[in-house]
Amino acid sequence: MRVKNLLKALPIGIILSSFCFAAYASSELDAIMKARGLSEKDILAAAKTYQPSGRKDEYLVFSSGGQSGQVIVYGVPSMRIYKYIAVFTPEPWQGYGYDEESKKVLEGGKINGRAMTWGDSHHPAFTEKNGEYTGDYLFINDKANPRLAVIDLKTFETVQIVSNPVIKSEHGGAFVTPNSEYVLEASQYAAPLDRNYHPLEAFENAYRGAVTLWKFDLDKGRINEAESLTLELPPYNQDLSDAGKGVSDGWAFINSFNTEMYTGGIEAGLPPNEAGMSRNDHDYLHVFNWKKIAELGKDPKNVKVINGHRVVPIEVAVANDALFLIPEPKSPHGVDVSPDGKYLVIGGKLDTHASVYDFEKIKKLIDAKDYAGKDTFGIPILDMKKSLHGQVELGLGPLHTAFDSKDGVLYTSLYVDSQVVRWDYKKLKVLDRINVHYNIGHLDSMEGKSTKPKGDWLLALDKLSIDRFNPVGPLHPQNHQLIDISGPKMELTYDLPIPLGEPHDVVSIAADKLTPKVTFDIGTDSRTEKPSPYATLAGQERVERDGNNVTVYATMVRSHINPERITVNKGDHVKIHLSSLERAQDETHGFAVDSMNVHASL
Ligand code: K7E
Repeated sequence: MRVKNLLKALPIGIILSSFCFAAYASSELDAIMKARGLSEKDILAAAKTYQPSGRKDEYLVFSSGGQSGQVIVYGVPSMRIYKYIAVFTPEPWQGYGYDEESKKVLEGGKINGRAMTWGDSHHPAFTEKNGEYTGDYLFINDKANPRLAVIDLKTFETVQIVSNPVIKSEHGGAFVTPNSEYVLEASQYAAPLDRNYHPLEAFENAYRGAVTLWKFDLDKGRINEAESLTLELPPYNQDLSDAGKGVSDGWAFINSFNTEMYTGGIEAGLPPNEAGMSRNDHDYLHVFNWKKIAELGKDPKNVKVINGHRVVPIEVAVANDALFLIPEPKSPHGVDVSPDGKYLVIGGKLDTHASVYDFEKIKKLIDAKDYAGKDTFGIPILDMKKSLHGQVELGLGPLHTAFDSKDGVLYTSLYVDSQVVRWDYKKLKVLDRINVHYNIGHLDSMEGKSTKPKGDWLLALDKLSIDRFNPVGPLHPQNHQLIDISGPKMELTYDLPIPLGEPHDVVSIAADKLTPKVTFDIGTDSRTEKPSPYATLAGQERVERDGNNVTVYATMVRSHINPERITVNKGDHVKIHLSSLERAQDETHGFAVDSMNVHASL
């Protein structure tokens, strides 16, 4: 509407006040823009991301916290940080690792009986229904010490950690099958599955890769360890994975980067690891049928039991047409399945191309038993050309991919070029590119790895920030950059410094899919999510003595603890059970005993 028409349409009072406001606002805005050196583009970016006080975000993002072992939660588009969820590492604000209930969760992550107080939290993943995110639970893997955690999104608390019984390191987790049947966790560096010593000279015979299918019980919200199993893989150093969906449901895919089975040895005059591991032009994309593996695993004839855990050997998988290999450009990185499940997009890392494989072509080759050969372990190899839809030259260091809501459109990160490329994987052409700061690893569009990506925002997870923020010492924050992808050109709108760990990957979800609790139910153990056997109600407070063991059943409302005085003798062993009777929102309190390393959050 032109200004003249607007004037005619409005009563005089409104015209005057809105005009005064507009004149005042634009002159003040101009002055601020001038004083702060802001462009119109900056103002637009601010207007797109700013949330006035009390306004909520459209999406919540769950970021791995890298070596902090935690998960970071922030909002899009505001990029405000909301929470750190303690997962693999004790965290006093949440009382995590300081009360008996959370200590039990951390104990699930013990390895060979050893307590682990850190993790490299790596790839978060939501529970899914028909490949869409449901917002019930979040999984995250520990890359350094192969473990998997379950976070209940009703409470944003870690409720379970399981420790992998056969692999020694992992990268290809956590990837969820489309109806949350299993959470996949693939090993990274090949190692003996029996965890005994075998010399490196026996690498080909005694070292193995593997992928564990952790069975998730959606009703209980817990992983069922007894029903979980592992598929043995060759010692090719498996990398990232993804589960099929739609037409590829039932299948899963894993990259690898050392089909040379090279084990280094500069001391003996051999080439360094990196060179030895990238001698071949190709590595192998592993294609396996997880549904069939799970079926096979039910028959004891088909499994080897290692460390009390069922492992389906390579030869059993091969004999049942459940495992195949396809050459892929050497040392690839991410493999990402398209929303319809028809295409697999593989980042070249050492190749300037991304490769797009067509699942229907792969399936045809499998059904026709049209093999190009077999590897050392007898696994059928499918022809690369016959499996490919095509390749696109993107730039240096293509790593990861996330999808747009528009058919065929996706985004790939270029680590070396520090760019995000928007391209069409069906028509195989580049559409747009944008520079990021700096050295991007993962990226994510909103719900970008589900069957229904949203296509409005994209996050670039940059590993370096260099000069973007105020200097805070040699250890810089990472930089998560928010990119508006709703228009024909990608626009950078926000830089969020992440001051915790090396956040590797994020998953994002529409905020209205989450229905977190406002308070805990009184008497609940928040980690088991069942009534606590020690729950104490008002009037039941007591101190029980049994010899020199003193057990206190106390209640707490705000900072008032009942009983107020607890008298014990020197040398008594005192156990305090505290029940918070608080019913109001946002009224948590700490509890501490000085000099005893005792602390809780109620
Ligand atoms: Cu690409 Cu470990 Cu997911 Cu890092 S990973 S970039």
